[in-house]
Amino acid sequence: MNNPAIIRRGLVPAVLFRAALMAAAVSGLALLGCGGASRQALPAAAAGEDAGPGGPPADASLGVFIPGVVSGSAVYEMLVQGTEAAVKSHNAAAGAAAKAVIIEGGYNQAEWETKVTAMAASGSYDLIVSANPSLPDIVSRVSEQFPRQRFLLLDGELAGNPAVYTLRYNQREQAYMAGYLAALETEELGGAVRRIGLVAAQEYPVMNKVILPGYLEGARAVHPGYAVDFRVVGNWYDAAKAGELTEDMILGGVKVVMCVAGGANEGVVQAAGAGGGRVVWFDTNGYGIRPGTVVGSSALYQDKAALNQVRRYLEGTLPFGSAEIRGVKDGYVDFIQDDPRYEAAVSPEVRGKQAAMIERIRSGELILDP
Ligand code: RBF
Repeated sequence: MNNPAIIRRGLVPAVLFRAALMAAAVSGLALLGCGGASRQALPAAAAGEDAGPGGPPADASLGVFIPGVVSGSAVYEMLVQGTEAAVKSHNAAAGAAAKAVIIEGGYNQAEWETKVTAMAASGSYDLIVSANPSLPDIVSRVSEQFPRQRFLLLDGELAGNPAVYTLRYNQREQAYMAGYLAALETEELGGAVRRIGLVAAQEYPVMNKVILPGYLEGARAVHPGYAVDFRVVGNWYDAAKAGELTEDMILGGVKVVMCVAGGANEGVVQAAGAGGGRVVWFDTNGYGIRPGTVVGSSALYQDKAALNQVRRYLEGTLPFGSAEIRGVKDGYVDFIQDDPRYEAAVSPEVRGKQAAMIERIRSGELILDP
């Protein structure tokens, strides 16, 4: 991308999404409890039978693959919560005995494909659930080897594979709302430069093509002179590095920084707080992390998506083969306004402008196609 309004510094090569290894090393999996372990008998999906009109078996076994580590990443915490809630409520309502096993893939992305392949090869799971924009490519390849294995993928898109259902969010809306608030706050704080910050863990297609441009677009709706100072940490856990990048931006005149860096986000909040900067949180409600420093929360509701889609699977109604998109109007993306810490941190004038913009999205007057 060669947009002059996006200042890129300290970039590291994007980590390869494609895993090099295809050997199915079952031993590499970290099993984290929650329900029974693997079953010996192949479930219907892996054994080559269709789930049938009656849906999955009453004792359906779900394997939840976490592309990273659960702790510290709201998107994964929500995935686990929503899946577990769906299993629990389905079991209670239907007298069923479905179970979910959480498997952390870890931060080495080159190992993910091997690990997902191992899950499919084990024949232990009627459904493999995951959430990440890089999973559709991995799953396409695994699915060629194990065509009967079913997958439910959130935060990613793949249409037309009869074994795979995907749901992604309108992250242009999510990023636009964040950028709008970041610019309003910069104006409010009397920023000497019309520049807002973005600390990302790594570059990936959704970041480069949707989140970063959406964030800039939102800011430019406040004033067309805005630019984004874009910095890349290089991984999803190094809070110290994220803090250094934030400090450097603040020294350069940036007042408001958004962070999309998983466990490294902590460093952004810390450095912004120390340097008098402000933070716009992404994916979940972050106001409580450092009240007064976190001035915005542009959320997506992956817990709700996991709850609803796993429930559909357990009820036998998940439309495999389709790729769905959910945004503000559907209640899956929102900017959180009804939090007293937002009201305390942001002036009534800025909140009023932010609310008016959000209302224009909700009413359909402002259309931000993903
Ligand atoms: N988001 C996290 O919060 N934690 C992670 O560990 C994480 N790892 C990712 C790895 C890859 C390869 C990609 C493409 C995205 C990752 N994300 C992670 C980002 C996540 O999918 C989502 O884009 C952001 O949370 C913004 O909604």
